[in-house]
Amino acid sequence: MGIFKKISSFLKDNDKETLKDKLNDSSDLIHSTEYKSKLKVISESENINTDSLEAKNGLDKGLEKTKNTFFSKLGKVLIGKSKVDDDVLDDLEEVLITSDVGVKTTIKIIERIEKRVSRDKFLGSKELNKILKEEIVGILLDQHSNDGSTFEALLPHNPYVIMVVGVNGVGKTTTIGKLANKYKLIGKKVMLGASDTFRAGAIDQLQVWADRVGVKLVKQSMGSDPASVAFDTLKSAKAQKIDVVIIDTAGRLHNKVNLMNELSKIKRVMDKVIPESPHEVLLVLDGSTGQNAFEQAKQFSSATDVSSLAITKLDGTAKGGVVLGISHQLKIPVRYIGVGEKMEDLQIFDPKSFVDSLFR
Ligand SMILES: Nc1nc2c(ncn2[C@@H]2O[C@H](COP(=O)(O)OP(=O)(O)OP(=O)(O)O)[C@@H](O)[C@H]2O)c(=O)[nH]1
Ligand SMILES: [Mg+2]
Repeated sequence: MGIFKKISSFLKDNDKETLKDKLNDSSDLIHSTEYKSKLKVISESENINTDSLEAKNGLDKGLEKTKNTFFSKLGKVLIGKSKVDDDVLDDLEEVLITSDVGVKTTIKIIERIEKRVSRDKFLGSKELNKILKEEIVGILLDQHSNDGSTFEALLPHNPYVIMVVGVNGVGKTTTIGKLANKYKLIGKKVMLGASDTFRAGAIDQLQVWADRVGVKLVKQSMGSDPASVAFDTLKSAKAQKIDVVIIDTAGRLHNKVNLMNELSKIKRVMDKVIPESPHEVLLVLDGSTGQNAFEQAKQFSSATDVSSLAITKLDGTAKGGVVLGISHQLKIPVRYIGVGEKMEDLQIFDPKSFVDSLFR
């Protein structure tokens, strides 16, 4: 089959079960430049949203380990069972807890399933998958507001200033690079500020991302005052009519008081240049640390007003269930998830697509 036909048939079949196999089979094809240009022509002529197709594929791949572990455990619970009884529910509880969903969220899910089981007396184990999925989505939607959001919709101010915080190594700088790329792709002017002046190499690392994405970076030398870098960045952003400003910060301050003081100082300075900024304080958490990510979220939000969360490194871990618990239990919305090290491996967290992907 020629490349044009192959892509066309691949796109037309995109809702079928075979999508995943096709994507795996076609991985060489997908990365070719020929593919990308043909894809554009076909998707435009057939009115197909290839962004959502790519997002779906990225999510499926990123959550592969969590999916496989979760399902092999779930499968074992159901072997030889013809109905959902107390034993099944006990085992299901264990599966959810060992998948890092967290105790509170697990209890809530089990309670909801118990209710349905007592209502529909003859519920078999075959329906459990479907019900489990519906109940998980149900509790997340009760809690969550940014479903259906686009990158555009997440920028209610102009310029929109995001300060990125989190302990060292969680993926702050990488997430900033990925975010800058997403915003640039929708036509926004983006500027980065290198306020992590604490670690040798931090500024260079952000510079690499700025160059890779093709956005501006404001920096000073290592060891300079982070608040002063933030000040310069916002001044310059204002003068250059930048749409999105993203400020990197250092993760490794020795104690909570230091951290609190430093972040408050940066925020105060920002507010002077652009009133009400930063508009968003984005806390980055490493999803592969499971329950530890929960703890970090609690500790950080007591040191500064965190307004949104990004959970990274969901690829390569079986602990992806932690996103469900964090999203359900914390009052702070999970806005982004990181599913790989590459520039495009960042997605807006949408509870429904996330759970759909886990069960696909
Ligand atoms: N697999 C995977 N790796 C990631 C993801 N996000 C970040 N990383 C990797 O995690 C490592 C640390 O990322 P950084 O962005 O440097 O983390 P940081 O929070 O800025 O770290 P410090 O500046 O030391 O505080 C890097 O090797 C990244 O490539 C992700 O979503 N998936
Ligand atoms: Mg960094």
